[in-house]
Amino acid sequence: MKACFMGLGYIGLPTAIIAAKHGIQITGVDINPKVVEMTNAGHLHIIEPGMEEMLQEVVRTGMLKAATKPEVSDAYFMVVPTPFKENHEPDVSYVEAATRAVIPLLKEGDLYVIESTSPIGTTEAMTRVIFAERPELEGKIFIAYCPERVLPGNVIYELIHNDRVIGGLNPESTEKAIGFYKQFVKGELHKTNARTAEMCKLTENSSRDVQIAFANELSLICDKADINVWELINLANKHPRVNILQPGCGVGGHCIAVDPYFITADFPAESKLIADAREINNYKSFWCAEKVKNAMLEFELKNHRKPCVAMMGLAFKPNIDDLRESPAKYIVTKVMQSCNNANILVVEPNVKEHNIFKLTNYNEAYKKADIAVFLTAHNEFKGFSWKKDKVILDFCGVFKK
Ligand code: SAJ
Repeated sequence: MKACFMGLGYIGLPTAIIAAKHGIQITGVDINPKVVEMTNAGHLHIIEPGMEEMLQEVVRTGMLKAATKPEVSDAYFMVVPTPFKENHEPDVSYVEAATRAVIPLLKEGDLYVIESTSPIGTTEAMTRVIFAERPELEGKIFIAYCPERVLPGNVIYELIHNDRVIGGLNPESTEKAIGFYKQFVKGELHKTNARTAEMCKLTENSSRDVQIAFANELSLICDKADINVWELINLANKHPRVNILQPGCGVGGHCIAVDPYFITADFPAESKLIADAREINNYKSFWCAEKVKNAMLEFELKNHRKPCVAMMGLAFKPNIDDLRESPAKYIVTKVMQSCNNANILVVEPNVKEHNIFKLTNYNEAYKKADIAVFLTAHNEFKGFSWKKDKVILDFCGVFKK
């Protein structure tokens, strides 16, 4: 069987590699020639433990070949980004462009699948695009939506073991898509229709966003009420039916902070809780930046000199080097802007260097800082006792018991 993956990003490339390892002949397509060149040379352009060895194997055996244009195949997968526009409206133009690129290659019996996170109705909309160009294929190809659920950093395991939801335009399409994924997915493959599968992906990430917003709201209340929010959540979670997530300095990454907008844009009157959660999580980052600025002012008034501030962590979540859409990066930028970058040390143990922030190592920051601000709960920051004479702002629970 031959399959074509449109998009070799954080999801497309690992899925293509794993499919190739399971005996499917893969063409991986990316519009970026650099990505294509690196992939064909066996070099991973994303960061994912264990993945590069696998890539080298499937390139060596000829099971995976990268290209800038799709090739005639039996199945086509759209795994391209779906960002949002300025007004938070979803932008499906990459899905449409990828779809248009494969339309001339489609033939009877082929499978077309969208994996990209997409607003409800996208699969139907792309079906119209396909049949407008190739009306003779109506009823002769299989079309489905199948979102991914993997957690960056654990992609190899989760791609194989997670359950997946597969929604075809009709039952035959669902079965055809299941037949494809069964070749490498050990988790259960749950059947539904395309609209439900689209909404399921948005629901999963919105659910997490709402739950994190609840934890973040508690952290704001506890700060005013002089209660340790970490202790509070730990105690509340002793209830058999309560399971509160952890507050942090906001929600980052390109999924949870984005996908809820795909619901709120289309259903503004009905999605009040989802919209509020987005606002709370965005506000939490702003609140953290204000807290740091206030602590710096207080220090200056008390000590008659400006403080040295260590900003601990830049990644969007613990123990990764991914800085995209990171609330920590936003907070560091806001604080630096407020004091003309003076005396701010930035520590990110998972990154060697950064083109905007000059990075300092942990020990140097520890020695020099008057104020230490913990933004990302990296393992390196835990189990270290900071001297009592330093001001500690722990936004991510590094010091929680
Ligand atoms: N966060 C908190 N408190 C928590 C948990 C997370 O503040 O208790 C923050 C993190 O620090 C981070 C953000 O939320 O800034 C998102 O991190 P995450 O680990 O919750 O999720 P992602 O974005 O890495 O991956 C999510 C996953 N979705 C769900 O857990 C429902 C993953 O399974 C999806 O495949 C992925 O989105 C995606 O691609 O959609």
